[in-house]
Amino acid sequence: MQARANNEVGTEELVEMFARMTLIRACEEKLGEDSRQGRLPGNVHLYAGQEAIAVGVCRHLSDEDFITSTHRGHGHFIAKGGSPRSLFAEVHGKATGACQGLGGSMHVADFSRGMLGANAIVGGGIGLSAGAALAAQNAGKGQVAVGFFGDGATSEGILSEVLNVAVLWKLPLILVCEHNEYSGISATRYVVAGDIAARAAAYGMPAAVVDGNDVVAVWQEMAVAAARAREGQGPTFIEAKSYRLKGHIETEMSFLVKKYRTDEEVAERAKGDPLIVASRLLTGERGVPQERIDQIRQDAEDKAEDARAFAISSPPPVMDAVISLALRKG
Ligand SMILES: Cc1ncc(C[n+]2csc(CCOP(=O)(O)OP(=O)(O)O)c2C)c(N)n1
Repeated sequence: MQARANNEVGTEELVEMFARMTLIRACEEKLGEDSRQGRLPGNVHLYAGQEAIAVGVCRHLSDEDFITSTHRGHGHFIAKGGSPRSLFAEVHGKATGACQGLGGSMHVADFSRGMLGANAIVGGGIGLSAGAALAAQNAGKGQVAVGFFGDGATSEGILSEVLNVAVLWKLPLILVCEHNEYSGISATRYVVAGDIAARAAAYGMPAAVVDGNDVVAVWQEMAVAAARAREGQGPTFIEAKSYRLKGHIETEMSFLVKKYRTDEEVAERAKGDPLIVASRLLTGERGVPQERIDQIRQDAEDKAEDARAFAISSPPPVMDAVISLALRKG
C-alpha cells in the first residue's frame, strides 16, 4: 500500500481498515469469552482498544515486510493478514493452529505473512525487529521491519541499544510504541520516567506522537515512516497514544484484590474507542451508508464464530509432532 501524494486516506481504504479493525475486535471478544469460560489452556492479553494502531501500520506492509509483536499479539497477527482460524486454533492449543498449537496466545506467529511472533518477554520483540530490519537491509529488496511494543517496554534496556544501532546503521526499522496508559496493572505514569518519544529523538531518530485511536492519523504517520525506511533514510519512532479497554489479562478480576483503575475512567475512555471513531468518520464525513457498516460488523462476527468453531472441533497437538519439532535439526 503506498501513501497517496496528498497523504489522504481514500474512503475505500478506510472501509478496508475499519473492516480489519472490526474483525480484530470480534475475535478478541470471542477469545475473551472463551477465556472466562475456561475453554483455553492459558491466559489471553486482549488487544481491544488498540486496533487502529496495528491496522494503520500494517496497511502499509506486504507479506515481504516483517513485524514483531508483544504479549498482546492477536491484533498484530490479524492486521498482518493472519487467518482467524489459525489464530483461534493456536490460542485454543490445537494442532491446526498457526504454530501447531504448541505456542498459544503469547507466541502466535505466521512467518508466511512476515509476522515473526508475539512475545512473552516484555521488550523482546524490539531486538528481533532490529535483526529483521538488518536482514531486510542486507537483502536490498526494499523490505521494512516494524517492532510493536508497549509503553512499559520502553523501560527495558534493549530499547536504548536498538535506538542507537538503528540510527547508526540507518536500518529500515519503524518502532511503534503503543502507549495504552498501563504497564500490566501499574499506571505507566508511575513506572516510566520522562517523555517516551523524546528518548528516540535523543538518539537522533525522527519521532512522532500520534493519536492511536485514529486509524487515519496512524496510517498517515506510518506512510511517512515506511517511505523513509524503504528509501534507505533510516528508522522512525512512532508513539501511538491509545487506551487498553480490557484487563491486562482477561481473567484478572478473579485474582486482583483491588482495582487499579476505576470503572468511570474506563467508561470515559471507551468513548474514544477507535472503532467508534472510524465508524463515525465513515458514516459522517465520508457518507458510507449505515447498512454497509452493519454488514462489516456481521461479516466480522461470522468469521470469528467460524474460527472459534474450527478451533473447538480441531484435534490437539500430537505428541509425535511435539517431539519431532522440538528435536528438529537445521
Ligand atoms: C522482561 C519481562 N519483565 C516483566 C514481565 C511481566 N510483564 C508481563 S506484561 C507486563 C507489562 C507490560 O506493559 P506494556 O509494555 O506497557 O504492555 P501492555 O501490557 O500495556 O500492552 C509485565 C511487566 C515480562 N513478561 N517480561
